[in-house]
Amino acid sequence: MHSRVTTLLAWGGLLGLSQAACPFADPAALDKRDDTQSGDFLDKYKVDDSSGYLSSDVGGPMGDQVSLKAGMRGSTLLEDFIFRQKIQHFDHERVPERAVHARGAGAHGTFTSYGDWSNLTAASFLSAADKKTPVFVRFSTVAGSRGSADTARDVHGFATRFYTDEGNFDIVGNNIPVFFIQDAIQFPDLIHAVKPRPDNEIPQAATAHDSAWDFFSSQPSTLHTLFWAMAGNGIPRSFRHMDGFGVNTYRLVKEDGSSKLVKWHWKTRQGKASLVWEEAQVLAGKNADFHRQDLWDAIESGNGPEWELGVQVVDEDKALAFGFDLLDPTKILPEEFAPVTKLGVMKLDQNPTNYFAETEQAMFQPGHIVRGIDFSEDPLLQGRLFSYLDTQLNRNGGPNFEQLPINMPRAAIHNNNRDGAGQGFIHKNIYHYFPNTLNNGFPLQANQTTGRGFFTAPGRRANGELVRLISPTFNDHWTQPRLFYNSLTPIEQQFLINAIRFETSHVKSTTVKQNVLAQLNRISNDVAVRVAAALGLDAPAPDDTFYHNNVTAGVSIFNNGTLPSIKTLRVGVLASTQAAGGSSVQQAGQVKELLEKSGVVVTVVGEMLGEGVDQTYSAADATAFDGVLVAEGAEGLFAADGKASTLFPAGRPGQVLIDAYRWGKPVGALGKGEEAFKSVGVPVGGEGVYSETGVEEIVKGLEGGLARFRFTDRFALDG
Ligand code: HDD
Repeated sequence: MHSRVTTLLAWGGLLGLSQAACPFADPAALDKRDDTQSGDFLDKYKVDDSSGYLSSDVGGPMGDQVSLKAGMRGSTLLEDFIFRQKIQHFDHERVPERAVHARGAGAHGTFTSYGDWSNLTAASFLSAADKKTPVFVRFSTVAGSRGSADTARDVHGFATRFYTDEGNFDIVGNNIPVFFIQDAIQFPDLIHAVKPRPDNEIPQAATAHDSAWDFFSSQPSTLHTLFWAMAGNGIPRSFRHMDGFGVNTYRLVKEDGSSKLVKWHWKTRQGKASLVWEEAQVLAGKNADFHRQDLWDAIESGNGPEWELGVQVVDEDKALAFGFDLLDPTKILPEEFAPVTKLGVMKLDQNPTNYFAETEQAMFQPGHIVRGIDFSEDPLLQGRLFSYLDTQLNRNGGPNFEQLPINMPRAAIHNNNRDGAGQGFIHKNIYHYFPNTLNNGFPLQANQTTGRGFFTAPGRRANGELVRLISPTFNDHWTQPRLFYNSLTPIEQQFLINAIRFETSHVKSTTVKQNVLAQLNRISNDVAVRVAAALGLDAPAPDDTFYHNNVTAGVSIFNNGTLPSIKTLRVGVLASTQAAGGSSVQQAGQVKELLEKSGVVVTVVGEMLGEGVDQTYSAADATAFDGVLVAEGAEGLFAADGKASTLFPAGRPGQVLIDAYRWGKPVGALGKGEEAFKSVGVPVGGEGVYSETGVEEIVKGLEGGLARFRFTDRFALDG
């Protein structure tokens, strides 16, 4: 270690800083980062303020945090360097938010390979069974700004960085396997159309407006992704309950240079689940942090989420073999054509220590690939390779953002890149050019036999005339949205139609609405007719040239039976602190004890906080629970006149219960608690409505209901 650095570290210790206050203190030390535990490699950068004195940015201990003035009542002096530094730093605390995906939450974890996948790729992180690689994942929504609500209907980002021993590999994907456009040059148009209006910056984090649907209906490549977003994928129950996809086609390259085309998949182990739209809207006001809170809490409680990484593998010469072009990012590769081979599992088990340093400064790039992985010619991916690098320069203000701790690879960095704003490395090599003899040729060029150098798949071919065209093999925009729609359950189809009705009802232009109907009609006359009915417009006549009855497995959220686990799901037990001599709260406590054995998170709600009561009716809401139970003795709070107590706004307990029911959640009642059902109109004996006198019985019923998650028979189907 350099001696100056040692001195710095000694001072750091004195001032209560952990190992290295300066993140870039010793690049050589980075060579030795062989740890594989989630996020642990960041420990050396962490600052511990549990002791020491306040100091300025240049290390001088500071006294009173009061500005220096010319006399007791005089002006503040320019000479006050303590004031200047503090205010200046504050003034520069923000970096530009991401142009898209500004709202997000991240977590650390570990990826474990299931085996030696050298039959598919030379990537080192997939080279042995049980090989572990630290990962950082950031989930996000696309359209909203950094402070927008988590539950806005949107495509959700699912970006994963693998800190492999041969450099960083990022899968910058989404929870929807397709994208809106086929050529990156259209990305600014898409985002301009979707984002708020340029004059009044309305609406925030929403596509329910004219310009979005104008673009969607004028650019039919958007339809497939739009259908996924209008279905439950646009409003997942949590980040944990959604799959992820790399979207673009990539290549896996073997040691011998042979390559195959692949699609990346993240398959959730929590099961897929979505909210219902009204609930998501209410949540946007009640708890804008719903998804980040859920992820954080799950990890803190030791129930970090898991996903299996899979690939669909296709021979290089089969890119056009399935009736569409594998280079077209608006198409899924149905699993019937190519099954998903599961390569390993990722578990997220460590929350960030500092949101800005880690989550906000994580700068992902589809261009971060490692040996054994290569790009495809997908024109969307090709454009992304420029945009992410470029946007990181803008966000960080200089070219050294890869040196930020969260972006720094675990592998050693030796190259001749120098200087630039925020340069943190102190390079010793004065012969910083290649080739050189004066530094004995170092750093050397790696190749396949020495240094495990990155290599472009030799199978890639480029030929043809220069054209500014989209390939005719990308031209079909309607077959796959219909495939998606056909593969949903009737209630999911209804939700999708309801979502389109909601969005297009906000559209003012009749021309846009008619264009939407024309495009929908190419997917399904049924959809067009049902949307048109709500808009008070005529649907176009059916056009059989577009229709087919094919279906594909695995795209439905509601067709997957029960959730694999009910751990971390949340139940609200509605009790009464005042009624029944405390027995209501006591009974709620018994329910809580039993449910917690299954990992369910229970909140006992009462009129006032106190022994055994976690939340008041003033603050309780059905959005906070996946299931609701009424304890005996609480039934009096559900009086139809809503005036049961002055301790909460009129009607709150009933609202919690009826909302839970209306949104399809399991509800239960113990003994006389059942009277609450009658007060608010919950049909006793319906599916997912449990009434029991014994605590064990009701808990059993409710647990079954939580695993079912939503009871969709409570929602109306058209005609
Ligand atoms: Fe993108 C961010 C996913 C197309 C340009 N994108 C971004 C993030 C995700 C995606 C998950 C957030 C990463 C993070 O958490 O920091 N983007 C996708 C997917 C696409 C896609 C799955 C289609 C396959 N993106 C796409 C195109 C372009 C961009 C075609 C531009 C030509 N995306 C960006 C960006 C962002 C970004 C402007 C904003 C912040 C950032 O990159 O780091 O460069």
